Amino acid sequence: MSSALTRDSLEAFWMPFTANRKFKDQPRLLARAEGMHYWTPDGRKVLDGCAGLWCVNAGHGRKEITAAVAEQMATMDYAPTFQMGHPFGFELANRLVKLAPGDLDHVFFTNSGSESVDTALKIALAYHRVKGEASRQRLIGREKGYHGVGFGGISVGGLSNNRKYFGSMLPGVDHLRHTLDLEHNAFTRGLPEWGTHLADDLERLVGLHDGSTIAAVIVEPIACSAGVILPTRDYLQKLRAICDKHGILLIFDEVITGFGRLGTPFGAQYFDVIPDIITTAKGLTNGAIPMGAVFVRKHIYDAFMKGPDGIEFFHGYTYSAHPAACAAGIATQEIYEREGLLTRAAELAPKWEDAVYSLRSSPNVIDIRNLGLVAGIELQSRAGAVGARAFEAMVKGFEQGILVRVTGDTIALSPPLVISPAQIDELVTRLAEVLKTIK
Ligand code: PXG
Repeated sequence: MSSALTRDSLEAFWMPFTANRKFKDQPRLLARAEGMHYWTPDGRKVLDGCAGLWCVNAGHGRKEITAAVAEQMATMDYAPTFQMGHPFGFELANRLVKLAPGDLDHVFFTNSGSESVDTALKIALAYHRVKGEASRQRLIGREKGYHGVGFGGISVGGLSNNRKYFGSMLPGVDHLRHTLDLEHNAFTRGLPEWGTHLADDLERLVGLHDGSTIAAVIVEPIACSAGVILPTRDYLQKLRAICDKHGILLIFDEVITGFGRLGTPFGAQYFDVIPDIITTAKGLTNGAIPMGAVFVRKHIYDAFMKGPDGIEFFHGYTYSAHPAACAAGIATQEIYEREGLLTRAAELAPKWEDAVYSLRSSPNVIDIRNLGLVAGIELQSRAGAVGARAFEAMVKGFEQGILVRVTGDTIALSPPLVISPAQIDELVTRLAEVLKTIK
């Protein structure tokens, strides 16, 4: 098993988003997980400061999920959802829509965030077509957005490393300006005041392309992967109003902000904005089994159902609503409900904010951004070596028993929602110790 893995065995696995050659010289291996912790193969305990990869919201090793998946696998391992159905997909979907705001009352299942994003973009394009507005073909993303790694996702995404190697991607895509501005907003606790006007950038793109050519705008309520970039409270409201004015669909990519990260089931509720489509994955199944879900509003579902007889939407995956994933999803949602986890971040947020702000006096810290149970600690980049300082912090943190994420020179924290106040202190105290050692 993995705990017996030696350096010589680090061969055939081409690791994603990893400096593979460097990793082999300096491997960081995880072998076991329970509650708030990982253990390395040699038995070192590591406090999980980023919920695995922003997904293990209920903490690791939840026995209810394991049992539900095992039982499902023994009962029915696989069933198609093309022209067939099974009760578990309907049960999970019915449960999920009860969490969603407004009339987001149908769910399309995928297997990842990337698939959710590509699904949402296809729904948006096809929606306008079935409504007789096939001229709406343009998709608008945002600079510094991360929407996974499918061609749709990288096309609307705004991280240049994820785009530049892959040709011209989808045609007809444009991008809003991002909302990160240290000059105005550095060290704002919670949501900044400055920046609502940046939503007007959508009017600029409407002016350039004409609203009648635009199918959808996709944004993350908080751009987590690019370093926890926050909007103002009214920014998303303003985007909503501009979309409404021009008949453009608004998609919230809530792969990270979904399932309690901000102290509400979805970021949409935190910001009090109802998008037309919400994309999710990660916390849907507590990261235990891959699964994504795309929520759509009633008018979108209805538009497809009013089309000609036959298949309404030519899209789907072999593993859409995989029974094991549905079982994991149902068990996860039961845990969230029973333990009040979808609102726990709201209770912890003041404590969390104070704790992460104690890092303000740590060396090289140039900004701290926080909301719900998320934080970004931005470090001054070393000359000519963007990302090196934060990467070193991640490596040293792992050696010191904490797991954090880095992106550029921002350290991202997003622990499981079951973290205790004492563990919040432990995470931040250890990170402060690490930062002291980094030049
Ligand atoms: N949308 C958003 C907003 C995401 O954060 C995806 C789509 C894609 O999901 P999949 O399941 O296809 O990976 C994501 C994924 C990081 C990090 O460290 C973030 C993600 C994935 C890996 C690393 O910030 N987010």
